[in-house]
Amino acid sequence: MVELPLIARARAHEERIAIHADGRSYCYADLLRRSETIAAVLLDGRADLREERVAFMAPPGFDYAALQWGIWRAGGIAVPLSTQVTARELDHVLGDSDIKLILTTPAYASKLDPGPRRLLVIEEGTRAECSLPDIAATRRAMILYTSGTTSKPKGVVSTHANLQAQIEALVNAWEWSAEDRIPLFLPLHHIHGIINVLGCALWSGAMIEAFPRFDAELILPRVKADAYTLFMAVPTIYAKLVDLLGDGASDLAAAFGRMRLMVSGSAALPAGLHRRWHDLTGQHLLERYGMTETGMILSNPLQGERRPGAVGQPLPGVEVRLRSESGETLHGEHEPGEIQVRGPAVFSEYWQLPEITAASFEDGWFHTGDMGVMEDGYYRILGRLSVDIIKSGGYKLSALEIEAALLDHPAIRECAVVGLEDATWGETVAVAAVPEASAPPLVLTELQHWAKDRLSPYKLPRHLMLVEQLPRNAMGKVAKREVATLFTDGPCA
Ligand code: MLC
Ligand code: AMP
Repeated sequence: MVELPLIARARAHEERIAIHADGRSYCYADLLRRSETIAAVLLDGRADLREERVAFMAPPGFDYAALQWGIWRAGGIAVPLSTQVTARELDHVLGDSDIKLILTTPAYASKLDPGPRRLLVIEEGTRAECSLPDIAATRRAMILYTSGTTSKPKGVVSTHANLQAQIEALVNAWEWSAEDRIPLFLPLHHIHGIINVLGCALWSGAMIEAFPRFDAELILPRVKADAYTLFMAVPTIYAKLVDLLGDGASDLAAAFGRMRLMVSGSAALPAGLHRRWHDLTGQHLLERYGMTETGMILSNPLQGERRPGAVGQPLPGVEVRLRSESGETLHGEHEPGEIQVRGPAVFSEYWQLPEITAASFEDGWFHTGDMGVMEDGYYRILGRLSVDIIKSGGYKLSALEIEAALLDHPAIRECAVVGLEDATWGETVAVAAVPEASAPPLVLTELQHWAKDRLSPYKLPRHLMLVEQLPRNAMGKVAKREVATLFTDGPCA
């Protein structure tokens, strides 16, 4: 039988605790048994799901891992759903990936309106067994929806081989072992949580302590008790922790300092925050850079200098090049170019978007849309090519998607969404809107309230400015950089 390496490896750690959540501990044997049950229920007499897409919703924890493994072991493609998704966003994901079945747990069943699809709630006591199909590494394993330069999020399809390469690169570079213990509080519809935390930990036989969200009151006492050897978070979380730690030395700061490794990524870690964290805790954060389509690409070293403001060198198995605007490969230092990536970790396609997929690659090199430069042997990220991508709290947001949603508001005739720099969130969402003449004056809180059925909470605008017209360039296109400057001088609603 051809078993996924992730599953085969778990058999070597059956008695070890895999996941601790809600006051309960689950060992690797529990995860193997539960995922086998889920696979058998999914198969329901069939031999193989043959890459049928199965959506699932569960908070970080044992159920999430069991559902993910169950779908994989039955031969399906796992489509994880955000627990904060709105009905409209859900409609897009389920329709786009042609989902017929949604899996969830009793606690989440009432949050989901499956429409014409089947909603299967896996109850705790369910038991089922059957022979499971062979799963070749070349099969497609997962679709993650990513916002970008199109108004609707695109499905990023990764094979089992892609995911394995993404995990192995990190396990090797950061020396994961079965002795590691890590808190998991990041959302599990994005790779930071799915691959860097859940995937690497379960691959290594390590222990995860899961929390439904980043809840400092629950997590910090565990940090103080030396419950973890590793910690992985987005810069916003480190900014919030710096505020919580205050100025002086403390037991908590010392406990952070004792961890084997603390990693930051998903957005730029300001050099000042890196230094401040070191001053407070004695811990040099390891900053790395990655993307849903590729897994992690660049990383500061585990051993050696972790340079503030830089993202290090390519991870094992990942090839990186910088390309100039005219398409030349840049070999020198201090020459900025687009970061392009090649290797076994790079995704296979955007789901049912062959043209966009083809346009994103050149001779096997994936175009990240991020600009970088090499300085004294370390890559540094300079920013994105597109002004329509916003990174807030580590979430990638599409200005176009937010604009499309806001344009449905009866008081908005036109609008432009931009990201404004923010010390805690990296960027925050700001909207400049041309109001409908006949409509009552629009205020931010009312707009947020109206939009919350359409957009996930982290996509909601945080600033609003009403303008008579949007700044445009000679071609008539909205000049986004000028829109951003409106907020730096003008009053916001
Ligand atoms: C929430 N708020 C925001 C906001 N999000 N304000 C501005 N900008 C935002 N983005 C507001 C809320 O409305 C609320 O306001 C208040 O801030 C607190 O919200 P919260 O939800 O309680 O915040 P918190 O739970 O602390 O969440 C912050 C966070 C979370 C950073 C923990 O955003 C998070 O988990 N981010 C990680 C996302 C992630 O995993 N990205 C990886 C993508 S993969 P009020 O008024 O209601 O109190 C990737 C590849 C790679 O990028 O390289 O890893
Ligand atoms: P996502 O598409 O959600 O996977 O987000 C990937 C994007 O996050 C990248 O293309 C970068 O723009 C950004 N990103 C990730 N890590 C870093 C980092 N360390 N520094 C700057 N940007 C980052």
